[in-house]
Amino acid sequence: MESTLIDDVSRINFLDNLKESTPGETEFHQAVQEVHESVAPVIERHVEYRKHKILERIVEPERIISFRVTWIDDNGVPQVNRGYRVQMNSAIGPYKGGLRFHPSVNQSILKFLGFEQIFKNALTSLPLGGGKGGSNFDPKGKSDGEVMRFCQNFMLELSKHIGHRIDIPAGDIGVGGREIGYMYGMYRKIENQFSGVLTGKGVKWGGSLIRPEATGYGLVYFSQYILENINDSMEGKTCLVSGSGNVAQYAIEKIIELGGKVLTVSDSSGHIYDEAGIDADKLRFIQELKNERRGRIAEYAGEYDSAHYFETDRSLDHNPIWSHKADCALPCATQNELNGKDAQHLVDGGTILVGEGANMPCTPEAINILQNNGVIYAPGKASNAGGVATSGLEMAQNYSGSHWTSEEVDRRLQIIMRTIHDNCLHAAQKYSSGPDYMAGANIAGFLKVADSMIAQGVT
Ligand code: NDP
Ligand code: 2IT
Repeated sequence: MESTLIDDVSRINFLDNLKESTPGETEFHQAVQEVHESVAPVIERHVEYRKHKILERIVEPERIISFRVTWIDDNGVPQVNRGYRVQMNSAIGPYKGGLRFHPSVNQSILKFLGFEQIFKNALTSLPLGGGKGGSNFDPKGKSDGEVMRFCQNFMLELSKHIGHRIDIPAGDIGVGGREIGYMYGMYRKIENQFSGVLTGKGVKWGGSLIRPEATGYGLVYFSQYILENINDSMEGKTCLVSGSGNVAQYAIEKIIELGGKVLTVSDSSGHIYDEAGIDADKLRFIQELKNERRGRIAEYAGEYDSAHYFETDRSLDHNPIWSHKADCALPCATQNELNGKDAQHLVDGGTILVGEGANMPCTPEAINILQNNGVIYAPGKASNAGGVATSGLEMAQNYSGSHWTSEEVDRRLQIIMRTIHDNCLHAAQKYSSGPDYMAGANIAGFLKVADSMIAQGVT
């Protein structure tokens, strides 16, 4: 009894201390609090994690690099942005994680993403540490030349801190094949060697087949394994998907392939509801619109009669994309895009599964409402891990100088997603009650990293 009281006090102190020492980093606090709540039963049962102060150590980034990026715009005017790399934890492998280019990027967002990445990467079963980086640069509305000059100048500084055995960045919001290409070209020139320092490279120059598809495909494989576990499947399921970028596009492709029907797609300006469903032809339209012309999703409604467009209204206290009725909801845009009100709408509409393609798209209140109402909730650090796992497969091909077929990479991706699914269930059964994928993912990821940190001493 007494020890439980002491633990409760130290638990509250841990979060209070974190908030006091990292003021204003609200997204980071949110990510830590979730993991902390899940691993509390583990830490209570195993004194070694307390003795070695694993929690206190794991929330402190090993290193944060922040730097000025200057570049010249098309009018010849110098522009200034801030670049970052948060090297969060390297206990089980070199730092690994994406780069995000978006005006909202700040230290809190990159620390939350880097923190999530530690556990996600541990779940992949590959030797990958956790990191994240990016810039408040906004690629939207910039010419190719401006994006290239920004990427080159970003890499001029970042190159001092990364390496194919040190830290291997990749894409995230605002960083796709084009940006990886410009950054890789500059790295190769600076270092005068062809190493696999970035993943998400083009297949003609060291990239892996299936890496572009991997996050979206992996999310849908994971969702399919969850449904199989309750003797169900994707076949015939209606799905709400948010976003229209890399993750959303390939999630839609795989849902269609497995016989599901996708009703929605979105960007930051608004969302589409297509009552006839998004088929393969409509998906090709979205890909051409988003990846080639870099246009707005509103255009989709002008193209297809069955579609309605709803413009984003930032004065609303909920996100109307989640007010439509569907069996599954797959948020694939950004953090905190699905709140408590949205979760209640999904519950009321009979949704059975919420699978996160984005990182931390559901608020803590939303997760509570979903779980308390019997909706299966798949946390991003498990369900979107297929992207970074396939980055790990790209690294393996680069290290060995080999190139695997699509079938081979896809086969390995499916095995990894199946293993993550089973490991989450196993860890949840051991430490919490019932098939709680959030508790399972946090615990399984934590145990691997915590044990590795203990084995390697106080570093
Ligand atoms: P993209 O840049 O390709 O696409 C992002 C999509 O989300 C766009 O449709 C974008 O709309 C929308 N979006 C971004 N920010 C906001 C916002 N603040 N409000 C509303 N909509 C927004 O990124 P990805 O598809 O790569 O990433 C999507 C999510 O998946 C992110 O959370 C990312 O961290 C996560 N993720 C990505 C992985 C990857 O391999 N790429 C791997 C694992 C997770 P608009 O164009 O209008 O900005
Ligand atoms: O959030 C993520 O896992 C990613 N953006 C992919 C990271 C990677 O290194 O492939």
